[in-house]
Amino acid sequence: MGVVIIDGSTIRDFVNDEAAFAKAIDKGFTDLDLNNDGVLSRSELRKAFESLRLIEAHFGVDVAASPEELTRLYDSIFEKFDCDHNGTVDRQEFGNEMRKIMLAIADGLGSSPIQMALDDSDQNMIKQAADLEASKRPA
Ligand SMILES: [Ca+2]
Ligand SMILES: [Ca+2]
Repeated sequence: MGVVIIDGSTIRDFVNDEAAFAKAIDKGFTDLDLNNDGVLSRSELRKAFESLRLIEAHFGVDVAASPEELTRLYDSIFEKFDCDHNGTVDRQEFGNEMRKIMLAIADGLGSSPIQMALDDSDQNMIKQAADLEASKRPA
């Protein structure tokens, strides 16, 4: 368990680093596509958002949200991702929407850093953004 400090610029730098971001999207997509059919289903995408812990804060969900409310939230997220409304999210839809969400989170954070506790095994996008920033910091 480690604690990382992130602010808007941490996330923005990560999204704007095309190689790093594309790699993260590829890896994320592959990890989430549990049945390896090349697209993300509703439940596969939901898992992604349950692991990306900032999302609930970002969408303004009360911590005491009921399971029904959470399901509605995840359904609405899925609709956002599924641009062409064919019922699945392909790699490009995933990358496009992740970029928007990450930038929206960055705007929400602004320049006030927040601390996040992350397991070392976590490989979510926020952690990757923090790792990228750490790797660029002079030793
Ligand atoms: Ca799948
Ligand atoms: Ca689609």
